Amino acid sequence: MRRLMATMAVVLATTGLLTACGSSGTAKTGSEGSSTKPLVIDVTFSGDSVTPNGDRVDVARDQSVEFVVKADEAGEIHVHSTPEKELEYRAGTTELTVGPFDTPGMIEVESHALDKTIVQLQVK
Ligand SMILES: [Cu+2]
Repeated sequence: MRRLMATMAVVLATTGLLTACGSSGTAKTGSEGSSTKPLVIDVTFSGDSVTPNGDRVDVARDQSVEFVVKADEAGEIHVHSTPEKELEYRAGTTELTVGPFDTPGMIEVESHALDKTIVQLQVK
């Protein structure tokens, strides 16, 4: 029991140190999937239109993006990340997850079938 307490004290101290010097950190590992929740974007396809339509959305660099696609017909979303990704969805509701993206910049998410930009992900 005492040993467990000691271990926890060490963990807490280590966490404190990481927080103290975290702002200038470059690529940190070890925090995958735990701290940052995915950004959820609802996408609705209906006939020739899609919502959202070209909105700009900020995404943290260690954050993944989950698209909740509601569509009247199957199709695909094109994500202009590096490498590019094509995500297929079906009629009805499909959840698609991309990222996290490790390079800052703008990533266009498009429907080529509709020739429309759905969102622009601004990775920071
Ligand atoms: Cu494209």
